[in-house]
This record gives sequence, structure tokens and C-alpha cells, in this order.
Amino acid sequence: MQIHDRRFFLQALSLTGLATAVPSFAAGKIKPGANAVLIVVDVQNCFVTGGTLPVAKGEEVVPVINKIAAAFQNIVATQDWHTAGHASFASSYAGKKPFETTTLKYGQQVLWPDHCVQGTDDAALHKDLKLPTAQLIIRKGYNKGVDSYSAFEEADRKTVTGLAGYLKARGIKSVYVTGLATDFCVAWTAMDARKAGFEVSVIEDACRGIDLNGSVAAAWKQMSAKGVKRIQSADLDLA
Ligand code: VGL
Ligand code: ZN
Repeated sequence: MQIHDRRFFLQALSLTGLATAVPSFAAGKIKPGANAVLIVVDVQNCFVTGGTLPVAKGEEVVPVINKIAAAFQNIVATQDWHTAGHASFASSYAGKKPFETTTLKYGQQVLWPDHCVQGTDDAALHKDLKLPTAQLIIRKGYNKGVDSYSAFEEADRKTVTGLAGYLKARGIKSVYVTGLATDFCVAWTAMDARKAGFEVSVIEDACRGIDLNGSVAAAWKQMSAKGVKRIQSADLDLA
């Protein structure tokens, strides 16, 4: 039977409601190869329930990412890794409250509760995250005066983390981004990966957002304008 015929056959079956009895052929699913990397962004205690900057339902990404990870030969995790008294903390400024903004040398900065301070349990990766094959952990946001949502470059848009060079040196062409938070570190990482010349997909159900004044919708719009693909974990061939 030709592929074409098989598809027609499956369609016909689904019309009769019989398709559930037929095993999936994973037709058209994405199989990440040796030149693909999974980036797991900031799945840390600080960003889940009980953390210092909890993302609503942030912990729900953990089982999804654990499942996806099996399909990747290359995995990089990131950790938000701030100094105490960091410039992105509202507590560093008299009269400022979390989620207000300020202007720093490099531009607008959202001010956050103190979070992900280096070496604290709050900054540790979530205990249920299972990435035994991860090859690199990139820590970011460790320069006291500069934030870094992106795993590629800091908010001054000058200081790089080295991740682009690492991925290129290893022959990586496609980047799949997951983790927390959709509208900040995931989106900035995905857009910077595009800027660095990679093919980029964000796996939506493996991410959760903070959503300040519609920032999740805005982030998807910006990502899409930059050629970032929006996919679901079900689009991957996890066989
Ligand atoms: C993040 C706000 C502040 C993130 C990190 O991981 O998305 N958001 N620091
Ligand atoms: Zn941070």
C-alpha cells in the first residue's frame, strides 16, 4: 500500500470512528536528530509553587519535559542564577515593589521579587526533573547589574553566555525550547536562538507563563514574527 493510500484509509477509518483501534504510525511527526538540541529553561524551585517567583502551574512542565527528553540526543538546561542584591530585584531599590519597572543603563527592567539566588535551594533544579543525558547547564543572570532572560545573551545585548558558540561548535542546527517562563526566559531564549541562526521551535505545552498584562500573548506574537515555530509535545515522535 502506498503512503497515500494508507492516509486515505486512516481518514476513512476515523470517519467511521474506527481509527482508535489502529496504532499510530507517527506520520508527519518530528524526529529530532543529531543536530537538534532540547533547551530546558529555568525549571527551578523558584519558578514553581512554593518558590519565590512562582509561575502558575509551573510544576506541570516537569512530566512533559521528562517525556520529551527521551527523544533528544542533545540537551542543555539553564538556571537563573542571581547574586544577592541583584539589579533585577525590587528590593534593591528604595520605594520599588515587585512587578513595577525601572530604567537601567541598558533599558527597561521589570523588577522581580528576590529569586534564584546562587547556591540556594530556591535556585536548584526541580527535584523531579529527570534529564540524565543533559550535557550542559548554562547559568545566567550572575552579573549583579545586568539581568539575563535569554540563555544566549544578557539584557545589555552585549554580554554573551557562550551558548551560541557551543551549539555551533557541536553542529547543532535546530533548537527546541521548553520550560519557564514562556513570556520571559523561554521567549527571549527562542528569539535569540533565531538571531544566532538556528531553526527554532517552542514546545507550548512544555512551558508555562507569568503573564504580566498580556505578556504571554505578546511573546507568542513576537516569537512568531521572528520565525519561531509554535509546536506541541504531541508533534514529536517520542517512539
Ligand atoms: C525569569 C523573570 C525573572 C524566567 C527569570 O525564568 O522567565 N523571569 N527571572
Ligand atoms: Zn531572574
